[in-house]
Amino acid sequence: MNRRHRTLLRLALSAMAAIGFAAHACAGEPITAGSLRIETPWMRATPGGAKVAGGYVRITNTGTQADRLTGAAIAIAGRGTIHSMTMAGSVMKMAPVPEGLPIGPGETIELKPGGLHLMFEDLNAAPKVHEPVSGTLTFERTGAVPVTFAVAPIGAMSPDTTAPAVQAPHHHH
Ligand SMILES: [Cu+2]
Repeated sequence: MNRRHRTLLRLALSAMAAIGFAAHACAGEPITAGSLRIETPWMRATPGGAKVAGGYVRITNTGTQADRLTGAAIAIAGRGTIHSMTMAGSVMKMAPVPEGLPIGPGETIELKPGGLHLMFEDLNAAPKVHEPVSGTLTFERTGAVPVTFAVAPIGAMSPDTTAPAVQAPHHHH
């Protein structure tokens, strides 16, 4: 690494440190709760009047004891459950996973479009792009963990990553 790169790196690090406090209010920073690392909770904006929305997140168990994701909740939904998604012939089928998702020591589970996901039902407000939604994830061992779901555009297949990594966090109030 040459001097110019070191200087750039130092600038980047100090910029990140400067926004560190504010960044806590935003989605995007991994959350550590007990032995769990929770990354990128996100959901998609929904068309007007939609009653359901999917939620996605990646969770790693960095500890030595098994845990289990058992549920989820957001303020704007009547309930949140865990769903699987499988193909039945050419038809996508969703089904509840009432036993939850085990996360063994060292394991990572990934909830994403087209696969396992959180299903938020009875929406009483529509999630809107760039208006993060606060909620909780519930684990058998770790308990309830507050998280903030970033909201990507309708139909997005991944969280909105168009925002530059090092920049004052966007806030729309
Ligand atoms: Cu579902």
